[in-house]
Amino acid sequence: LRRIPHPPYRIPLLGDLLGASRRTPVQDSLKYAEQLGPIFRRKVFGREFVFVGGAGLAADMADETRFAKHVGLGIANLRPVVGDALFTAYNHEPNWQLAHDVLAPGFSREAMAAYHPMMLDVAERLTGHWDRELTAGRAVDVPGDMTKLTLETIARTGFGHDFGSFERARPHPFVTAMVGTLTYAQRLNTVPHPALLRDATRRNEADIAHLHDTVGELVQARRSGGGGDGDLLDRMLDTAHPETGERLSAENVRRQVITFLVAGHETTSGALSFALHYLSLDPRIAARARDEVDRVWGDTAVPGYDQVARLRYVRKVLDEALRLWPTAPAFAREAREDTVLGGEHPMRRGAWALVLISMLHRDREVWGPDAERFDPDRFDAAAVRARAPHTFKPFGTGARACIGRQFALHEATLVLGLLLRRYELRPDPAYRLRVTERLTLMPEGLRLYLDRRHPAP
Ligand code: MNH
Repeated sequence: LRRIPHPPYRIPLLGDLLGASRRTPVQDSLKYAEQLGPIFRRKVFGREFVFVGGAGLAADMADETRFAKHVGLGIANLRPVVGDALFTAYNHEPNWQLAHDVLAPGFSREAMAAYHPMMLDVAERLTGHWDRELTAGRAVDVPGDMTKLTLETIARTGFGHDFGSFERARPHPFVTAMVGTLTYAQRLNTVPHPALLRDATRRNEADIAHLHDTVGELVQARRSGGGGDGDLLDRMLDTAHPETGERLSAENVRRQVITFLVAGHETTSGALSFALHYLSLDPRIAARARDEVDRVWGDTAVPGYDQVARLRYVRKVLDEALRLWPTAPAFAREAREDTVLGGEHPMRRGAWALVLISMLHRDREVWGPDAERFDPDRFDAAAVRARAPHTFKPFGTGARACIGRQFALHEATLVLGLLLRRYELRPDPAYRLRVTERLTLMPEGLRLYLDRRHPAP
């Protein structure tokens, strides 16, 4: 550890927080990375972390024979809510493999094609809302509306539920409870002892109970009602493990449903928001993307499943947004056995480090001197082939990488296509990108003005 650089002026207790904000640990770490290089350690919230962002070291940590996902910090804090569901399971817990094998078909091409019409339904509620804002001459609240969209999408495709986000003035109580547990889990990182949060802890326990009760009732209703229309919950309830015939327990199903609701919306919402931000700033890129939508979709009123994957350039816009602002900004890796990271840094079995994805995605040795510039052509097939492996990791790595990747990409590409086809996006000239960090990254306060395209398709 001693050979790993750290910021100067280490003051006991205050750690490296001096001059850095608690609200933006990811962006502060990016600044440290400029000074300290591809690996460094830093005290955040009173604890010391090792950050890795150099492409060579990150690729070494992607070696599944020597490293595995580390469940710690924010992820471990979610265990009281979702226990051994997919995202929070320890590698050795049997329910991880069981759920992974049972749920994988829920993200197959065939399953995605079944979700496609449900995704379209939700997207139409968004454009309905945006049409009204446009008519009223109001700017749209991009992160707010994208969060409504992605939450409704995962609720609908996940378990046939409608939270009514676009129709309500205040969030649904289930959503309030969900946000409450996430906020609490994150606060646990910043306080020295949970006893300091006594009232919040009691509220958190009530929130967790509310989540489990609500989902439990929905599952019960589905079981007695004889099934839904092929959503994720149907698959969870109907699918037995292909080899062992084992099924998920009732408690585990509840944990998975809550996991998908949480994991399945904020990250995608952020990705869509950043993509819209960059599209609004660069009319040339927007025009290219819009031309592609017009060419591929023509005047079909409702794009089909296959027509989404054919939006190659729109997809590059999304990839490039996820490069600059990977909305799940870091993942943790631990050594399976004693090993030496990058041939230089000895690590004991169980020792772990955070891969800071935004830093990896801006490594100039990989992305060039203009790594900070938004340029979707970086994802041209030839450019991708020429790049070293493990240099683009918005969805994590290895066995514990994101199971919802295709889901998120399909949803986001579909929605960007629909929005580009329907509207011109005008930035608010006063807006400067400000990124907030909760568990995920989001362009704070992003508003856009809309113009209806003519002739309206
Ligand atoms: Mn997702 C794991 C990023 C969308 C469900 N997701 C991960 C990880 C990253 C990630 C990074 C790995 C975390 C770790 O190593 O600790 N996820 C994203 C991003 C988007 C996203 C950037 C959108 C963009 N994720 C989704 C969607 C769903 C989903 C949509 C569900 C429909 N993600 C998961 C689940 C896991 C996960 C479940 C845990 C998988 C496992 O450990 O087996």
